[in-house]
Amino acid sequence: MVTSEEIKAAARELGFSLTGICQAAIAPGFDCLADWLAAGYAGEMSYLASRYDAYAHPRHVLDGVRTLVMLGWEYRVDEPILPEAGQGRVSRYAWSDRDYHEVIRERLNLLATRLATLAPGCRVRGVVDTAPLLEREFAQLAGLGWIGKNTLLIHREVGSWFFLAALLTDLPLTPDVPWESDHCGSCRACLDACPTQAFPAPYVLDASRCVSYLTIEHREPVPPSLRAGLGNWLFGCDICQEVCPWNQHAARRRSNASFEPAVAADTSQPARPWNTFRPRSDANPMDLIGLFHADEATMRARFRHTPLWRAKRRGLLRNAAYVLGNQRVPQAVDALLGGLEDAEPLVRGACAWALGQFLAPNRPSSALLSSVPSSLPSSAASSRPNAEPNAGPNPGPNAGPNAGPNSVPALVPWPSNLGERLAARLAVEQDAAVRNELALALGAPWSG
Ligand code: B12
Ligand code: SF4
Ligand code: SF4
Repeated sequence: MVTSEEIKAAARELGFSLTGICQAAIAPGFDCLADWLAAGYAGEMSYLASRYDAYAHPRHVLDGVRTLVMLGWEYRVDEPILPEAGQGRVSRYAWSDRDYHEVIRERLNLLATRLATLAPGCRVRGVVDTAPLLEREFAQLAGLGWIGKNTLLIHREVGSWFFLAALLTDLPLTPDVPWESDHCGSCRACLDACPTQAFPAPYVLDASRCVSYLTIEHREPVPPSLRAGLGNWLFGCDICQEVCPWNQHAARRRSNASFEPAVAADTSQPARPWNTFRPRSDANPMDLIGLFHADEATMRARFRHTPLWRAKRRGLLRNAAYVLGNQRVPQAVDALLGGLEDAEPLVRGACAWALGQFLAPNRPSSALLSSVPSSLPSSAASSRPNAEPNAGPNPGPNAGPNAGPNSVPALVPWPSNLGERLAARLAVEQDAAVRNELALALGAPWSG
């Protein structure tokens, strides 16, 4: 009979540095799920509500399941580099040139094969992310750590920079002791640092406000009130983990770790978990202006196997435009003007907003827009003069990677006719939502 220790040892050999076992049971936290969904906190992630019943018990993921082997895969490989003006931040889980789902699924398949060898005839299924399973809750039940006020699972030694995965089986394995203590104490660093106030209460996330959701899952324009909160984030957000003291302890422990060559594709070799997610050089941070010069095929080739492709070209360009608008980097103006001609209304609208940020401090009054879209008086359409004392980028305090861009390039004035160019685009734009963005950029809501 296979033992818990044998399966855990096999998992560790495959690169899962955290392992814990729990019995299949009614999902802890399931009681709160209905309230969470009813509050609208899931945003557009309809797959959560549509599979509500399946979340009740892991038997809906594997019939006859008796045990869950909960697994953690560390991905802290490097530290974030402060973005320069014109660059955006990517969540560290997405720095690799491989999507973690692919890597972990490979490893889960190997582990399942190993288990089937040790216990022929057993039923087994490995899952990461996509099954209706509250992974953090079962990981806590399996003794891996506690769910922090930022809603992420925190391990005392490792912090929270790890992915979760589960191997479900009908074998009766000896469970670990559930993690019962909470080590957040009176800390509220994550709650206070969240740039979009996405925590209505400790331990509760309104995902519809979370930058991670807005930049990855959300398919529409980001609500205007939340765009500034995106700051420099092109894809995902790490702030509520970066400020967590448990991750700072873990960083100190890991600071002397030397990274070995990646062995990502070679599943015959034992993996060191952090090897597989070595950052690609262009993701930490990422050049945003260049994204506007890449066509669909180029973008696909570059990102297809990475987590970033979940947002697709349109989502990445939308996010890039918001970040460039937040940074107000004059060098980005040409790319953003090009984006006004993009085939995707989502991209055009975001570029209009971003360009409006250049005009914002000195917007023409709405009365001067009365002739839009047929013509716009040049006095109204021209933006403020080039290179005013405050006309440059808006770097903000350079307090850390979440602050404004690291360095500000030599001031490049943006075109004095920026307003005219937006108005000209407004004259020909067919999409109502984009027209509205253009009119707002020019300083007045547009109802035409
Ligand atoms: C949907 C999803 C998201 C959504 C929603 C996040 C969320 N917190 O649920 C979005 C897109 C925002 C997201 C973002 C991120 N995610 Co995500 N996500 C998931 C996914 C696929 C499902 C999670 C889920 O079911 N949420 C549903 C809600 C209901 O869960 P909940 O927030 O925990 O809600 C509970 C509490 O609110 C509680 N509750 C309600 N009221 C009250 C009141 C009190 C008093 C208390 C105590 C509790 C309580 O009950 C609810 C139900 O249990 C999981 C994978 C999985 N299958 O579990 C990964 C997962 C949670 N994500 C992960 C990661 C890494 C991230 C990001 C860090 C990515 C990034 N850098 O951008 C961010 C972190 C944002 C954050 N602070 O959570 C990892 C977390 C690993 C870890 N160490 O915990 C997971 C496990 C993926 C994986 N396989 O590794 N994610
Ligand atoms: S990931 Fe960012 S936006 Fe989302 S809850 Fe954490 S700090 Fe807030
Ligand atoms: S930042 Fe503080 S409150 Fe938030 S998860 Fe970490 S320890 Fe808990």
